[in-house]
Amino acid sequence: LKQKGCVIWITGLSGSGKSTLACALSHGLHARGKLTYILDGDNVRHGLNSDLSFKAEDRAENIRRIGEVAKLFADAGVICIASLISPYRKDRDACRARLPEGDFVEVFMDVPLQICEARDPKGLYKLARAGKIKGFTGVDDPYEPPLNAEIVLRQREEKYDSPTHLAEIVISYLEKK
Ligand code: GGZ
Repeated sequence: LKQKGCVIWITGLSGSGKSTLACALSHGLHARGKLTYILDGDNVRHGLNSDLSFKAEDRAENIRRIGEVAKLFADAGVICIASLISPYRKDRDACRARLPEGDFVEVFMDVPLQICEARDPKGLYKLARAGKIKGFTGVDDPYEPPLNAEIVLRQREEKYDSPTHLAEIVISYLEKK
């Protein structure tokens, strides 16, 4: 296997495009002959992390476990793509600290709440606004944006960059490193 493992950590609000980017990134890397694995918060919460809720300490544990599993993949030489809200800076930084310098690439989906809420792909913001989901990130639960992410994908406009284009930004960063 001629590749070095690393962790690409995608953080951002619900509906900011984390899973879509993870998928496009994985495809783009496969096309270049790279082995990848996606750890998606929403999916992992159905299995390994099915015992965890969305209160702060459980989110911290969700992030810690995904960070540890991602590290195992990276150790095995895989490019591990972790996509989860991971709203707390200290939890993300703890994952970063578990990896060798440079092996944790934080990608911030910098999409304003209003845009995520307008997209509302699963109707969860609507439920949160109606008080049917309590502690929803961005509505009545915090999100702490990264201060020093390796990559910030800023989406402000009506016209969105395609997932493929966003994936290429991440891939060219990886190629430079
Ligand atoms: C945030 C929630 C919540 C609450 C359910 N807050 O957009 P989705 O639906 O498909 O992905 C979200 C997912 C968040 O799980 P993570 O593991 O990424 O979160 S964290 O990193 O904070 O542990 C959302 C759905 O679960 N969801 N309830 N209260 N998102």
